[in-house]
Amino acid sequence: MNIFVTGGAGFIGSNFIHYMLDKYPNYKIINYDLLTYAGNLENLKDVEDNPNYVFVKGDITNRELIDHIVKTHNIDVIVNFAAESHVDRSITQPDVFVKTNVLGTQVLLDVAKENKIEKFVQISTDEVYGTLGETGYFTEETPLASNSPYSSSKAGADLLVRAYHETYGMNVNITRCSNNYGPYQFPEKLIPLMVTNAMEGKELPIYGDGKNVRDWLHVKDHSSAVDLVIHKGKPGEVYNIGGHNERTNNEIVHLIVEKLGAPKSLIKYVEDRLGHDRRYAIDPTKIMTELGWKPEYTFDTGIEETIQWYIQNQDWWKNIKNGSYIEYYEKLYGDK
Ligand code: NAD
Ligand code: TDX
Repeated sequence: MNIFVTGGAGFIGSNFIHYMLDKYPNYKIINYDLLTYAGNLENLKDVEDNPNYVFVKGDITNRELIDHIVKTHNIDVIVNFAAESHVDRSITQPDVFVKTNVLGTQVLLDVAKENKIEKFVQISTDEVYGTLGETGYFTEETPLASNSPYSSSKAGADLLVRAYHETYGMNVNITRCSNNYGPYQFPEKLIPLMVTNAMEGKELPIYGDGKNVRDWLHVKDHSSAVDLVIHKGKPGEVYNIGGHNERTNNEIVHLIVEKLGAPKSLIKYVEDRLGHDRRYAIDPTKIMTELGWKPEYTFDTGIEETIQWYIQNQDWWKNIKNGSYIEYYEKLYGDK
């Protein structure tokens, strides 16, 4: 199988590429990524010489380039991880979210249609369902009610994916996963931000009252779910992915402080995020019963391993935090 992975230099995409190259020695992976601030080829250093792996720098809105690569590599499946992914950035700069997340997805769908690609998998998010009260779960039937420019751009993309199935009969799947954590997560997201700030003795900013709830899943369990959807997902279906690991932000930050032995005085309550969703929680029954998916990690082992990874890989996140890798890769790939 030849798989065109977009956004493969990011946190989840790079984990997925490792997962697939390890598991399927006969598959070829084409990683197509623009290398925005969030894309980092350091995440894939150990596979760059793998003959089954090819990297191409490009934008998912660039139809001609994508069409050329899809034809050259005889692509069977497209998996779209590429996105602007950070909610806070979408609040201050929504336009690039619409361009990449909505227009980019439509361009990919169109190229997939023209080239009669076997399957298109859209990596979406639980945030398209909006926010929950203290009880209940998101199922695949929960109406879309996104609240941030980020989640609304992802919801727009999901509806386009649906449209290409309903209108043109394309074989598509949409996955909606809860919050991921694990190694190589960009240090603007809650867990790596708090871990790296605590290690640097910097403040730990908690938005609002810190009682917002997120449902955490280890990134490798997300990758195994996407693998199953590629191979077993039924045409046109949506699959929610989550491991029943609800935690308040307060719980997460206190756990990190304790595990690192950092002073509690670093914790600082700051102004709330605009439109801050209160609670996310996924009902994963469909993917578990229909596709046989099961998460491997408990939160306790996953968070311990993740914190250890950030302790042992300080160069990785320090290069990001001080901006030197951006300079480096601009020199390497800037004109490609
Ligand atoms: P990330 O920000 O770490 O990575 C995004 C990648 O996409 C980067 O490598 C970036 O360079 C690339 N990219 C951005 N714009 C591009 C463009 N125009 N063309 C080509 N490449 C482009 O994000 P992530 O956390 O790995 O998320 C991956 C996907 O999973 C996203 O679609 C996101 O919506 C979804 N998702 C994320 C989470 C989470 O908790 N992080 C949860 C559920 C779903
Ligand atoms: O400094 C912070 N302080 C804080 O209290 C940051 C960065 C976050 N938070 C809170 C906001 C959220 O309630 O922590 C929670 C998690 O925040 P993020 O890590 O920004 O994630 P979230 O907004 O939940 O979105 C994430 O999960 C779903 C990903 O970024 C999305 O790409 C994914 O779709």
